[in-house]
Amino acid sequence: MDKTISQDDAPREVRIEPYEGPAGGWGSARSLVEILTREGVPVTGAAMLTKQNKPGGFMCTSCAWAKPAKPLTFEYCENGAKATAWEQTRRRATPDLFAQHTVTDLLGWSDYALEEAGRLTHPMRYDHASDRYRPCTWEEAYAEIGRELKGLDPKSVVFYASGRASLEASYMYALLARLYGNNNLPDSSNMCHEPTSVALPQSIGSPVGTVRLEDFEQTDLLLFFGQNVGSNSPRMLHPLQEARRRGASIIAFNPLKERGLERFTDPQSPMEMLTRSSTRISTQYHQVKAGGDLAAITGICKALIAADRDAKEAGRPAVLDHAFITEHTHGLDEFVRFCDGQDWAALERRSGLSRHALEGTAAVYARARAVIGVYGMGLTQHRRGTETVRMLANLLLLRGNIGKPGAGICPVRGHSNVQGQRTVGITEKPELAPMDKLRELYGFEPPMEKGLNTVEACEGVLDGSVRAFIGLGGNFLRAVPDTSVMEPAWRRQRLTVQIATKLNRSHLVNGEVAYLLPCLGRIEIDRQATGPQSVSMEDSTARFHGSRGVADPVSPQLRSEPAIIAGIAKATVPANPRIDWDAWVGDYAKVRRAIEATYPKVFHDLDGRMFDPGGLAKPLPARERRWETDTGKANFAVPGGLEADPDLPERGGEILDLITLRSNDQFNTTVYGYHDRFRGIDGTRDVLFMNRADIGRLGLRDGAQAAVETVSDDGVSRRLGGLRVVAYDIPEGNCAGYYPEMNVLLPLWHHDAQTKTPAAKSIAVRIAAEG
Ligand SMILES: Nc1nc2c(c(=O)[nH]1)N[C@H]1C(S)=C(S)[C@@H](COP(=O)(O)OP(=O)(O)OC[C@H]3O[C@@H](n4cnc5c(=O)[nH]c(N)nc54)[C@H](O)[C@@H]3O)O[C@H]1N2
Ligand SMILES: Nc1nc2c(c(=O)[nH]1)N[C@H]1C(S)=C(S)[C@@H](COP(=O)(O)OP(=O)(O)OC[C@H]3O[C@@H](n4cnc5c(=O)[nH]c(N)nc54)[C@H](O)[C@@H]3O)O[C@H]1N2
Ligand SMILES: [Mo]
Repeated sequence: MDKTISQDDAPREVRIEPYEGPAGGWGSARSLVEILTREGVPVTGAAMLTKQNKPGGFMCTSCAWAKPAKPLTFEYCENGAKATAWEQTRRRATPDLFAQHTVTDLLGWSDYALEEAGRLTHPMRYDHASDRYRPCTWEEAYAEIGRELKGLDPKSVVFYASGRASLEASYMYALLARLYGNNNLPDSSNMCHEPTSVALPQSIGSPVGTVRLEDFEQTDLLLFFGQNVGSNSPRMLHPLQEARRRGASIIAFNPLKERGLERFTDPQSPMEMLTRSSTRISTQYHQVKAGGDLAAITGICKALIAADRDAKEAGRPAVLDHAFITEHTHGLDEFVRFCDGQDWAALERRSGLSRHALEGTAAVYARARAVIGVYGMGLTQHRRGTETVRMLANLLLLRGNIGKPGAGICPVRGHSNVQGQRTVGITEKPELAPMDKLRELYGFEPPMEKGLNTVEACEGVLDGSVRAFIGLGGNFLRAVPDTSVMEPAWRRQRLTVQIATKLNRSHLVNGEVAYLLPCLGRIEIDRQATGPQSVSMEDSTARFHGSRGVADPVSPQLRSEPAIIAGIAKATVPANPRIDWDAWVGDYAKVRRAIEATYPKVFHDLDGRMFDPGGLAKPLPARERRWETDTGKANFAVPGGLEADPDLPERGGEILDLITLRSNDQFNTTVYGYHDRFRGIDGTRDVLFMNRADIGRLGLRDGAQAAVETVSDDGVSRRLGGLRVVAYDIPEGNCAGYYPEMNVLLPLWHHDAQTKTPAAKSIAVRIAAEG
């Protein structure tokens, strides 16, 4: 066993000091060398990076940002390279590791230490008597899982997907669930961009964004809401930098001053690296309060509507695009009444921004010819997440900024194939799946009952109605709210099966029967009966790309995700003469053909075109101003209210709003290290970012130890201590800390009203000094 893994428990030196450098630059290059060395990635591994995000190479396992047709020599970023190093590490979590440590013992390890144990190498079954994982054969695993599933009510079984698995694996997985008899197909989207998937169809008749990469070359204003580009989609900094050089404006709305949104030095430009110059990214930066975007965008709309009226009276050119509004939209009058009815004092209070600032944004917006609205978790993970996304669509519609070059709405998706999983049927909503086609192609009666989303799956585990959980990747139990409530309930399940590359906490909280099944990562060569296989995925701009593994598998025992899904399917659902699972696994092109047959309009010649430079474009009707909505037009929407949290509308006094977010040294629950360079935090993740005024007002001091407690009246105590207070540039009344550590503080019921997306960016908390 590799002894170094326990190093994590050794005290680390903690350094906290403001970071003065830009995003990218030398800091990024240094951080990359560090992780390649630590993970023991051989030199050929470093060469592997040149195949990342290239036609014919493999698609990055990190974020879902667009892959250009003409990639840069190094079309990857610091974080994409870290993801590669993390997957291609030399470290192995072999059966020896599990022989030496009980599962209870491993539960004491940090998230970092668990994954740092290395790649899983053998299928394992949990043995309760010895509290250890023991190796088993694949055939034993499939047979017992099948037996168990056949004995359970299909309604009580959940099939989770985390967003990384390919289109091929995801299609097979969704089909397996439906053949088995349910639509219990929650995915990480339910914690992420579900407000996008619900808001955009209502507003513009498309579940995904309308922007493609070429729009960045033509836009003259980007509005950035709650997306941390420098850490979470760094390759996007290149088009942003280009846009800035052309003179486009970027206006950011974010409670925290994020370095990637402020300045960026291109680590691939020798000139910039040598001169230490950087591009100023944002032209205006508005530190909106957590959950204040709904009020802020309403204020911008209100200002535009007023300016349009003034212009009309004065005989000046209109501010709104009336021709577009008349021809293409529905519901403007009601929306205008709503905006007129809001008073500025309330908008200022709810947004934390001045009328002057919002009118300033409106003025820039009114002058811009083509505008893109970009957003991330800062907009979606709120009680009014869906309404906020709709408000951003309202703003864009006012000046016809959807469906013209250089303009559109741009949700930045998270996992590298999370958007694609939805496209091939991973959804709990039967109306979104092509049931008629499935019936026709496979001759079975697909289940029509609504399935469980993430929050409902958790509720089912708590009330005992969920009896089994299959996880296609991810770290469900660590990613969901209410960690301390969920973990004990989780063990009451009959069956838990985790398909994974690396060990995480979700693998250590087990049902009565539990399996841990190791799979190939996307970077590895996937050899099947007809030779090495390729897979495909969809990026944030709705383009499908092929991906081919380049590295030898880390263990001969590994199976591919399609093979594992087929293994479980064959042991679980009755044989179907129209589905030859083995043939699919032998040749993934056959799965692609099945995908094409199921979605003929979307996947025209996927198999033939997925390796085209720039990928295969998915049709986006809204981009061509065809609105597939109930009214046949783009719809303005009026929200039910503007307060960030209808449960507890007025924060203040002792109650602060807690934002949970990511560091630059993690991918979701995967902690690469303890260095959040951009925020100046080194050696720890146990921090609480606070405004200086709040620190003083609450009798704390910078560097003091504090505990956070959730404010609620449900009788559950949610508390996290041992946090170090860090004075930070964040609005008064807001504080922030890292996910997933903070998930103990997030109540399961604290979610977006329409989609049940956990409201991870505005948790009402109290803070007290400790120690
Ligand atoms: N390196 C790396 N890349 C990733 C990930 C990762 O963990 N690491 N995760 C992937 C996944 S699954 C996803 S979904 C994306 C997530 O990427 P992002 O959408 O960027 O998600 P977060 O880092 O959670 O936080 C988003 C930003 O929102 C701001 N914010 C918080 N509350 C508010 C608010 O109320 N209003 C506004 N306007 N801003 C707010 C925060 O300060 C932060 O800058 O990234 C993907 N890419
Ligand atoms: N408080 C709070 N909670 C949040 C969020 C937040 O901002 N705040 N963000 C939410 C968001 S946006 C998301 S997307 C979710 C993320 O939730 P998940 O997607 O469930 O979690 P990840 O951390 O991405 O999963 C990491 C694990 O995936 C496995 N893995 C990695 N690569 C592969 C692969 O190729 N195949 C398979 N089978 N397994 C693999 C590894 O075992 C690794 O440990 O968390 C959500 N939870
Ligand atoms: Mo996500």
